[in-house]
Amino acid sequence: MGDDVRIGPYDGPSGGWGSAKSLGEIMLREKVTPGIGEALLRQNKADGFACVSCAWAKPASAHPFEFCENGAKATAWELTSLRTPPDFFAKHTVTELLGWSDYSLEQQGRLTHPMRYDAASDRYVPVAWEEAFRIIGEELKALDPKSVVFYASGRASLETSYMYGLLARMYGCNNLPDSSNMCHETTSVALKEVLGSPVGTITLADFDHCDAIFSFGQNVGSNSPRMLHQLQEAVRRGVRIVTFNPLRERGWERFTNPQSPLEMGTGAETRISEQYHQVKAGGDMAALMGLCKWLIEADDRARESGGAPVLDHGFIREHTRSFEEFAKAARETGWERITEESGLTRVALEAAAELYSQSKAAMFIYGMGLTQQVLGEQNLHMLVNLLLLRGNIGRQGAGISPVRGHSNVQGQRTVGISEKPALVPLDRLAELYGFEPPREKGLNTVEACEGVLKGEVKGFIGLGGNFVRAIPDRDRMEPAWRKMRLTVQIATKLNRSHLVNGEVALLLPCKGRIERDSQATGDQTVSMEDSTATIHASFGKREPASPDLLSEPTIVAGIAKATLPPNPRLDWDTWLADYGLIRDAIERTYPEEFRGFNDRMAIPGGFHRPIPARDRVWKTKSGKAEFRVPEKLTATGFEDQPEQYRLITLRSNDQFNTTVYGYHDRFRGVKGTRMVVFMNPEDIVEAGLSDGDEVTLATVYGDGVRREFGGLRVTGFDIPRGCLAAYYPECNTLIPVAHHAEESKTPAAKAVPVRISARVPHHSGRSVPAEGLPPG
Ligand SMILES: Nc1nc2c(c(=O)[nH]1)N[C@H]1C(S)=C(S)[C@@H](COP(=O)(O)OP(=O)(O)OC[C@H]3O[C@@H](n4cnc5c(=O)[nH]c(N)nc54)[C@H](O)[C@@H]3O)O[C@H]1N2
Ligand SMILES: Nc1nc2c(c(=O)[nH]1)N[C@H]1C(S)=C(S)[C@@H](COP(=O)(O)OP(=O)(O)OC[C@H]3O[C@@H](n4cnc5c(=O)[nH]c(N)nc54)[C@H](O)[C@@H]3O)O[C@H]1N2
Ligand SMILES: [Mo]
Repeated sequence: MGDDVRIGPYDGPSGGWGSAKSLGEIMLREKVTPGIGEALLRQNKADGFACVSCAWAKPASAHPFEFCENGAKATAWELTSLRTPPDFFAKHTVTELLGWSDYSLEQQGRLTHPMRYDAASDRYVPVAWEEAFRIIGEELKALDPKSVVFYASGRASLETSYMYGLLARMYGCNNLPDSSNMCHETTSVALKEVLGSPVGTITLADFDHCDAIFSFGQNVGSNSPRMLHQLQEAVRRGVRIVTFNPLRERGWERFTNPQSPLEMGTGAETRISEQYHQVKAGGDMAALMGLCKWLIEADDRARESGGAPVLDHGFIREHTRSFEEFAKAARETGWERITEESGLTRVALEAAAELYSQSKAAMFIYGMGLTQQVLGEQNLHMLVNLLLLRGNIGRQGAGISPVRGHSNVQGQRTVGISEKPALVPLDRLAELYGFEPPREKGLNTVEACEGVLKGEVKGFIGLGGNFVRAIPDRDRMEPAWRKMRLTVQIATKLNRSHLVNGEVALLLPCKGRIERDSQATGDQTVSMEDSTATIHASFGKREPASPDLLSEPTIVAGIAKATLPPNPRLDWDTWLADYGLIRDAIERTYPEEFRGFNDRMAIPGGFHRPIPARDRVWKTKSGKAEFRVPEKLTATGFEDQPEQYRLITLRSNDQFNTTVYGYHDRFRGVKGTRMVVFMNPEDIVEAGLSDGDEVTLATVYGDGVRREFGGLRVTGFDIPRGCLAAYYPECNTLIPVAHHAEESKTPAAKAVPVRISARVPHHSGRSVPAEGLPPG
């Protein structure tokens, strides 16, 4: 164990001085260029740029500092003065770089020049942009369009995304997975089924009108910290907050506003959740069934005794279907099963149900804890069931809020990045651009991985992201990946996906969103859609990291021009000269959603895209909101066995997905390492382990594939028995590609069946590599 590794309880709140200190550290490390203060002031302002970190909504009248610790880290990460120029690649072979950690790769700074992989020297060598586009065009023309995947990571603007979707379809495929396929795809599928709208129904204004907030499987302090401001204000108004999460996440416990001098000076904290329920991983459906059962039976009793109804019968009658069937299932589910499968006591669940029954307008907020499960869709159906019982959809202060990941991941879906043709107005595209769009379903992330394993996928274009590192089953995927013919990565910093190359590989560096994008008619604005379906402008002003960078729209157009035959109805260069014309095209394609796009995107706070469920218009098959009876009460999709655990893979407070900012997870009291596995102290004893031992985890899957990952330091933690937690992406090698949500195929990263296959006692002198990539 290195001297700099320290693990112990963290007593501070979320926000507060810990946040200020952590931010200071990264500013130093990134050697940020002067003027970052000015950049931070412009973050999430009407005339500024949209934060490149999470997708949480931006208020119309922003705080003077409308950013958070992690948003500021993301900005500093992009504005770093460090560079990864051609010289760097001349010094290091790709094989050597494969031994570097994720942190070290990105820590080299911004990419500066387009590069091509040269197999003879095993190095990236510079290539001119025109030559890069020519090579890609030739390769794509030689490949079967159905064998090429166009991935997008969720950050690129609406303008870029619209062009990217068109490029893939004009080329001839719907293979357009985006990071949402690993994230909130479960939301898109499940909410569409039961509410008819695939996205959340709340806006920021609802925080001012709700009186209860329930959160499930989301880590607000690390992953959407700006929401802490709304939560703090809500608590001050008397809003009651209840959290369901196996781990006690500090952000849902308490918060000190780092932007309030008074709070910082006095150390004042706001308690966030008044109830905190440490549900078992995968146990939410059982917990939710408990709440529903309590409400339905309380309502039964009220009806018998002539008391006030507990359910909103008017709403249920007018707006929903299958209530009776669901109510029957809830009445018949025994408390014993509910408490066993949720891991929570009946008293605790009744307290949550009672609080919910007293609320007039409740909001449900959720994240990856619910979506990344085998029965993830049913998790969400259960959430909706509970909301519908009291008419908590489609009125002020009430609704459902999936907290999206990347800053424009929801928007990318809105403008056509989707493998599902039904979600895209193909006829409209055919009419506008005079081509016959492919009609068959394209590959999502899991199917793309399967295609690569089978050798059927031969080309991959990545618009941002770190696909190879983000997907499951890394040890199987990487060797298969190398058999592809073409891999193209559009990126800002070097990551592992750029080192696992096809025969022909290109690395194309782009400008970031904070940077000035000058085109023929002047500096351009782009736009995004946040978690509340609000669309707003983003204007980059910083000098680009290198004169050789191109904007993302320019790169997409470059590939398109080199690949597609000329089209009299689509002149990519005209679009590049004025992004307003791309927005006009988006408006023509989606007239309802984007009416007056160019004018309205500049409104402070942006404009809300119409979401039918928000207005109680249900675009479901039945035309009503639907109650659904779940098949099971545990979402894991596997049977528990002795000595088998449910492994949760999650984020630290010092990372953005595969981007590792540092090795501290302040809120969980971990300093100097990511190689830990959190474990219940009683489980540690029962397994004959001690805190600090090193263990190897092995996946129990029965498909004949050996999946192991070692070097993890056992760390006693307040987590339910039978559950383990460790960091993503390190542990991705443990997740089988086939272990995914049933319908959406979102990898089930929040409950992986594992056992402990090897152990090294901590006094044996072996050390955990502080930066180590997983062995193998
Ligand atoms: N700073 C920062 N911000 C980010 C990101 C980042 O990496 N860093 N990532 C962005 C992206 S792409 C996304 S999708 C979001 C992700 O944000 P989150 O949704 O918060 O994702 P995670 O941190 O993976 O895990 C979520 C929580 O689920 C809990 N959990 C695990 N299993 C269960 C379960 O069965 N039931 C319940 N109720 N809870 C469970 C975990 O304890 C954890 O608190 O954040 C976005 N914002
Ligand atoms: N085990 C496990 N696996 C998971 C998850 C989990 O919770 N557990 N979470 C899943 C989720 S929710 C997600 S969203 C995925 C994330 O998967 P991805 O979105 O593919 O990964 P990121 O780590 O966000 O991508 C980081 C890279 O994006 C590039 N980049 C950054 N900014 C820009 C830009 O402005 N333009 C371009 N072109 N490139 C840019 C940089 O090169 C950087 O290295 O991972 C998924 N994988
Ligand atoms: Mo995500």
